[in-house]
This record gives sequence, structure tokens and C-alpha cells, in this order.
Amino acid sequence: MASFTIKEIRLHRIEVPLKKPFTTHLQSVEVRESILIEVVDEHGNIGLGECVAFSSPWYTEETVQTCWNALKHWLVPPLIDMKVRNPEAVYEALRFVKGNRMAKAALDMASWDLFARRSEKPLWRLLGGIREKIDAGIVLTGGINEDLYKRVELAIQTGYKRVKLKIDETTDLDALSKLIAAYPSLYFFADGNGIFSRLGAENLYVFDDVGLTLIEQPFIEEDWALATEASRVMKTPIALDESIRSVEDVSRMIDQKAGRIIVLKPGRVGGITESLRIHELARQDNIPIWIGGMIEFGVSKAHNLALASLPQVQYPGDFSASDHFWKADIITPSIEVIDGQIKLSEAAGIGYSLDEKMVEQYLIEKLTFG
Ligand code: OSB
Ligand code: MG
Repeated sequence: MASFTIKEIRLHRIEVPLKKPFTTHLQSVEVRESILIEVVDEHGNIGLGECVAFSSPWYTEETVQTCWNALKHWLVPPLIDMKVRNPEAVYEALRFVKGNRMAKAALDMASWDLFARRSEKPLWRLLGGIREKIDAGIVLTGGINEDLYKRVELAIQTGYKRVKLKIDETTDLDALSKLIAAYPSLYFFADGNGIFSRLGAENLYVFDDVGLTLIEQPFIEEDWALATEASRVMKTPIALDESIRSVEDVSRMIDQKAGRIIVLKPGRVGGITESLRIHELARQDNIPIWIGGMIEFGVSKAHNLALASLPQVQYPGDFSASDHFWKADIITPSIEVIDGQIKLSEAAGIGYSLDEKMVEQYLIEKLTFG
């Protein structure tokens, strides 16, 4: 039987320096704080989750501190001694807490991992995945200069299929067109992270002819009407990232024709359970999905990779190798890109374990329940 009883939950708050700062118009991230979660069953099996909130609320309202607080006071205590009969049960049991989706996601993911381990199945197979290898995509920040060309060349050598760039008022349109034209085999995505709410829609429309595959979140998350208008007038598809916080937001995107592609971030929408609902709605309406990242460690990446094997996921996501952001990841084995793809594990669950030594090295605080 795959059902299990939760006997212990362990929270590890860690802090890890990035290899180099990740800088956008919103924030420069130099150190990544995160909460890793272990959910332990009655036989000592472990399910892993990762909370992807940042140290400050520059990208979402939730932060590491609000998640820590929600987990400690509201989300973890009712789960101890809970009998879990299906992997969605943990998410459902937490419905009495409003919002706090990033905190909930970490527990939901750990529950899915543990359920898959108990079922002796790889998580991606349990979810109904249809591909064994996931196309890798990389995000490169900084202006369009010689250094960027070098990094694009390197990405191509590793086989990356997609390069995502951040755009803002400093982006040189001619340089961008030339770059895209120079690499016809690559998909180029551009992420606005809401900046055109400030710069004005007319400054977005000029990006329509540079050859981008899509433009991600040009306006801030609340600016639905602007997204609808841009989707109407532009031929480049608009993909919504920050605006998609739940399956209800996907309904809204479809109803209002505010975007043509979904950027699904499991760690932000509430985990695997909510992601599957989004996937189902997208399938019914034939809306392509790609899986987004947030400078994540391997636990979250592994969950995201499992979801990326689902049929409606039709563009390469934010899937870079462990060594893109980190000197060393906190999981074992680390995530590797070979010929532009990441092979899904055939091991039960997410197929990765915590590298105890690494977690120990980066540990700030630990809490055990149960
Ligand atoms: O908007 O997609 C984003 C990183 C942190 C927060 C938000 C975003 C990003 C990225 C990086 O673009 C994606 C990645 O982790 O590969
Ligand atoms: Mg984005």
C-alpha cells in the first residue's frame, strides 16, 4: 500500500551563495535562502520538498520568514500522525489556511515524493509523464555584449535548446535582433518581470519583430487588461508567469485572452496538486505550458522535472544544470545536462536525496516536529 502515516517533519533553513549574482531590474540575488522539508513516514521513508520563497518580497509576497512562520505555526503541526491515503490529501488538509502557497507547496511536494517512493515508482511515471528526457533551458542575465555571446556559445555547446533573457528599458533592440538571427536553432524567450507597466505598452510592442519565441510577463501581475490588449495586437505570444498563482488565474487568462502560454511554477502555485489542476485545464483548452524556475535547488528542480514530462508541457523550461547557479547543489546526484537534455530518474520518488554534508554546511536553523 502506498498510503502512509506522517511521523516526523523536519525543516532545514539554508543559505547558499550563488556562483555569481543574478541581477534583474527587480533585484540582485547574491545569496539564496531556502527551506528544505523532509516528511518522514512510519517506516522512516523520506519525502522531500523545497520552499522557493525569497528572503524579501521582491518577486512574490511570501518570504522565507513568512513561510517559516506559516509552516511552524499552522501548516506542519496538523500533519503529524496524519494518515495520508492519496498524495493530494496533504494539500487538501491545509485548505483551512488561506494563501501561503509557497509554504504549502513544499509540503505538498514532499507528500508526492513520499507517496511515489512508497509506490516504488518514479514520480514522473506516477504523474503520467510521457517523456524520459527533458529539454534544458538556461537564463542569461546582463546586457547584450561580447560576454553574452560567449555564454550563448557555451550554452549551445552543452546543447541547450532555449535561452531566456531579461528585458528592460536598457535592452538594445538592434543588438537583440542580431543575436536572435545569429542563432536560428535556439528558442529565445524574453522576460519583462512586469517592467512594461512602468515603461508603457508602446515600449513593449517594438519587441514584436525581433524574433522572440515568446514574451514572459511584460506587465505586473494585476495588469490583466494590458496583457489582453498586448495579446490582441502582438504576434509574439505573451506567456504569463507572476499572474498565474492558481488554477483560477489560468481560467482568467483563458477567459480574458490575456496570454497564450502558461509559465507554471509549481513552487509558487501550491505544489504538484495545484500544478496538475492547471495542467488539466490547459489540456482542455489546448494551452501550451512550460515549467519556470526561481533559482532553485535540486529538490524543487526534481519536482519540476517530473511535471515537465507531462504532455501539455510543450516548450523548454527553466532547466539548467546544478552547476549553473551553484558551486555544488544540495542533492545527490546533481542535475546534469547532457546533449541539451536532463534524463529523468528511474528511481522511486523524485530520484534524488539530500546531500547531508552540503545541507549541514549551509544550515542556518533546523526544526523537527513529531
Ligand atoms: O521571473 O522567471 C522569473 C528567477 C527568480 C525569480 C523569478 C524568475 C527567475 C528567473 C530564473 O528568470 C529562472 C531559473 O531559475 O532558471
Ligand atoms: Mg518570469
